[in-house]
Amino acid sequence: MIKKLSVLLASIALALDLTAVPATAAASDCPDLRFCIWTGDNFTGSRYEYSRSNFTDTGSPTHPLYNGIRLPSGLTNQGSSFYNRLGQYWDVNIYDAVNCDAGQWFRTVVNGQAANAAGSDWQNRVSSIQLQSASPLHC
Ligand SMILES: [Ca+2]
Repeated sequence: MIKKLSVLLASIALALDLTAVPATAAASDCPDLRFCIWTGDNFTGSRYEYSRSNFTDTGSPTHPLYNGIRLPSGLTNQGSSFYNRLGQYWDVNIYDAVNCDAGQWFRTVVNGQAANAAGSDWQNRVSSIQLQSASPLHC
């Protein structure tokens, strides 16, 4: 019985071609209604995803207060590709500072924008993110 099972599994493995290379990483890996940051160029490396609710701090469902996010140690100053799929009207500011301080360098990733930061001043410097429309602007 065990031998039959192993033969069957080998047949299945061949049928599925388990040695196939995974699909190429792409911006489209970022799910709808998420803001994604990759640690690699061209939407490669580790991908971090944030939904609108990740920005929610306090308030009621009808009057939420949004809070910025301080990026975790594996991501801060390591973001290299960005894609904003949060939805219409949900632009995201990305900051060099850890506390969403717009007094330092920041940029806005508008809804629908996919950006490969390789070679730009965005690369490996973003440490916090905030919804552009958020108030108060703290994190
Ligand atoms: Ca930084």
